[in-house]
Amino acid sequence: APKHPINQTLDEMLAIFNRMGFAVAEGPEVEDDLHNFEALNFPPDHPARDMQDTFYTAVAPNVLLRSQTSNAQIRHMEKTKPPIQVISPGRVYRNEDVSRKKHVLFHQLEGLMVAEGITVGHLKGTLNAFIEQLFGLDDQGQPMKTRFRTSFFPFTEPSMEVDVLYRRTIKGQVLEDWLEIMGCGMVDPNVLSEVGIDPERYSGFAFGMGVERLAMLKYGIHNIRDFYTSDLRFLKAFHG
Ligand code: 2NL
Repeated sequence: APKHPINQTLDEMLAIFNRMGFAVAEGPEVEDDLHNFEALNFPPDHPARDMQDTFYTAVAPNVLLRSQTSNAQIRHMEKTKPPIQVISPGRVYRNEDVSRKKHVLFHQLEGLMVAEGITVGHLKGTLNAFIEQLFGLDDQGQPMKTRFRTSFFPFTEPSMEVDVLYRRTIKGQVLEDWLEIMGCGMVDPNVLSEVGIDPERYSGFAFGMGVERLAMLKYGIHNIRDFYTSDLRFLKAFHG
């Protein structure tokens, strides 16, 4: 049966990481503050914790809708010893204004590798291999160029954002732009300690990306809201 474009993109992403040896670790969409924020080294006053950015439930003050799928990886690390190599796909929720680029519900795929001797080299090799397989080769037979740019997240140190050099031809003109497609970094030692993994012995890398964002780039979709209407013209056009 035909699949929704989000699931089609997600399935391709899962297949690539599966071939690289990643197992899938899933977690709950309704989560507590500990697994969504605290274990990820978010300071108590971090703006992401605001009611304006996170959906809290009426169940209890610390019960919320997860804002990223890292909760699944935190839960996995709590009960598993390294070596660890998992990806966590799923729905995440952000309390923000809906626009062409942002939605209150979207899908994320995060990844985590923890073992002895893991370095930034492993991180870059893994993500470059993923990007090459997801986007394929250009008309010159070359993979998309990538660049790793310094950034900041509470849960990784160093942190980076990954840009791809996105090439397209409009009315015979070749246009090139660096577009951000994911965030990544080396797991912060505080995060490893929180789940009982010795940061002196083990290190790890982690990454996270928006599935809708990658689907939009791969298939030339310009409005994230198109995924969440039931407009058959959109769905059928996508299936070809
Ligand atoms: C983004 C950035 C990221 C992670 C997610 C992660 C998970 C654990 C520990 C450390 Cl358990 N990090 N996840 C790391 C860097 C970036 O996502 O832009 N996502 C859409």
